[in-house]
Amino acid sequence: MCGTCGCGEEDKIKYSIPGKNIEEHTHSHDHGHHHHHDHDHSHSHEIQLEVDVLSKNNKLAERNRGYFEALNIKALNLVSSPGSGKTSLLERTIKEIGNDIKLYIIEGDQQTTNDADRISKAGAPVIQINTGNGCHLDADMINNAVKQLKPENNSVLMIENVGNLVCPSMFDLGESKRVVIISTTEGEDKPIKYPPMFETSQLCIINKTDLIPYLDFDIEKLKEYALRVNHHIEFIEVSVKTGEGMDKWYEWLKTNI
Ligand SMILES: Nc1nc2c(ncn2[C@@H]2O[C@H](COP(=O)(O)OP(=O)(O)O)[C@@H](O)[C@H]2O)c(=O)[nH]1
Ligand SMILES: [Mg+2]
Repeated sequence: MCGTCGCGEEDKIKYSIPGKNIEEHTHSHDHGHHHHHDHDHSHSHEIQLEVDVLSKNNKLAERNRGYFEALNIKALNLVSSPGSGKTSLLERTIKEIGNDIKLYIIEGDQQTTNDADRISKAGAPVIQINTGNGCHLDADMINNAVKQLKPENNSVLMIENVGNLVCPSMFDLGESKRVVIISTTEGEDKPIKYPPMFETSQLCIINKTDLIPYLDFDIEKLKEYALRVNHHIEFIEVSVKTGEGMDKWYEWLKTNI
């Protein structure tokens, strides 16, 4: 996991709200990278640090979950590789059902406020988290972001995680549901190559169906592979570009929030 990929060595996490000056927060929790400094590279030591980091994250995630439950906020954690269409999905969702459901967005990327700017233009309150070297969001970052975003009671909080099919699967953010987005251009074998992401998600959105005629992509095979790692996963096929299938996503949202 991140202990070996070098993620988050610079512990400076940046929070930005488009059009607003907010204080920078230093990421408060230990990311488990002390082994880089103390020159103890033993395998068991590394595993122990990973266990500590994850168990600390799980405790913070439960605090977030309790906070969301108290305010009746439904939080969704959107995970995928970079470029699957997460921000595009959010933009279209905000434009099409933003009047029916009060949506708040947290954007996670290593650098830039590009996605927060796009979401802000689409018309939803948003905060950008820049993780620097970090390859995933964690529960502490969500806690800090929510304090500034201040989502109201009975709203829906959509968290766009850092594009990465590996590490975000291990970090519970306190979400109600996890949604994995995969685009047709990624190939149908990703669920068996990156099983934890599909194991821990309740819904799989298959995006860019408009491109299927141009690709050697077998959608039934993708579903078979995903079901192999998670019998309970649901699928929704969409083209965010053409809008096809978006009604099914809205239906899912309305029945799951
Ligand atoms: N053809 C096609 N392109 C799409 C679709 N959805 C998103 N894209 C494109 O995919 C690229 C990445 O989208 P983006 O929303 O930034 O992905 P993210 O990195 O997951 O947030 C952009 O160029 C989008 O225009 C789709 O349904 N069909
Ligand atoms: Mg994005």
